[in-house]
Amino acid sequence: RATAKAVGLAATLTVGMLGAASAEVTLRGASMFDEEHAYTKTLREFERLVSESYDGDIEFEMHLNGELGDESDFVTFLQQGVAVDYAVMAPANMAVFSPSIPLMDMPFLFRDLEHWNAVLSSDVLSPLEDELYEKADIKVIGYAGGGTRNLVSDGAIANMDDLSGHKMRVMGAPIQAKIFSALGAAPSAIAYNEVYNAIQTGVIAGFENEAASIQNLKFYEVAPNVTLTKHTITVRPVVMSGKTFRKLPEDLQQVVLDAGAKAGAFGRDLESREDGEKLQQMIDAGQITVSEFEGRDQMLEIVQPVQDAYAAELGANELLAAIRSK
Ligand code: MAV
Repeated sequence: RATAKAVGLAATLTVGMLGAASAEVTLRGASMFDEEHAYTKTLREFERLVSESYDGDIEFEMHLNGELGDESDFVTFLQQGVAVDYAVMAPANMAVFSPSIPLMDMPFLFRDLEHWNAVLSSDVLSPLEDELYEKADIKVIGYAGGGTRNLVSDGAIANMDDLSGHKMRVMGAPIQAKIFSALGAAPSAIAYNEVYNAIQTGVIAGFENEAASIQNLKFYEVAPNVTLTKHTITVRPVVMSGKTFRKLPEDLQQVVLDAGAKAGAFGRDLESREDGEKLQQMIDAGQITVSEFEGRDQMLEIVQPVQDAYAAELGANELLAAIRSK
């Protein structure tokens, strides 16, 4: 196999010099982050696993650092099968095409990491994957994530009173705004790559995010207060464009599915393990101040009926019950 690859590479280089396309199959990935972020590492692991098990001529082209925009841009590319073939995506960023997908990641869905693990190692989320494939033509091939999202703000937020009227950015799915509105905040959906500036210019006073991304994109420079609401443990599908997937030879499709599942598990392990470490690194570096939130139980009480109403609207009551009872 190594020889076949070497020959493939030589051919690629030759053709490349003539300015034409290269390997038989070129897959294009996208990440909003640099090589250090768990999502990029997940996608690199995916590439490694595919290369290792596939005999054919394949190459990967990854666009990092938000070169192709943020995830809400990727979702359009994935849906159309142009520019991006694989990525790690927040479900909320796919809501434009698939209204049910954000349910798998809504705030306060998981009790703890153990519950989150139980859900992700079952197939309880498969109806949501089916909807995403039907409506968005995006295929879930694995699950990364495992970061815990907290409030991140320019000033400290200690309790429900501080949260009241707090101008914060939320992800684009309507359920995200509904939940934070119910909690008394004043949420607005702003593109992720505009959050830093929006905080800096005072358009918003904060947002919510997980350690890996706060660190990677240096959000602490404008929002150094992290309040441990621990409202979401992230679920981040590793996805492939359906249009791309169906074009692949059958043996490669199987390799992609296996590699996606394994790379997702690798990413979950990595990000959940690094979550606390990264918070600590930012504390030690004097970049953030971390404080507890008084009133998390109250939040939970307020949010559950909002979750219920959303599930009812989607006809997903049973699914929600199944997730909760895992
Ligand atoms: C974090 O960077 C990730 O969870 C990413 O998947 C999200 O899109 C982003 O936050 C966000 O809040 O939009």
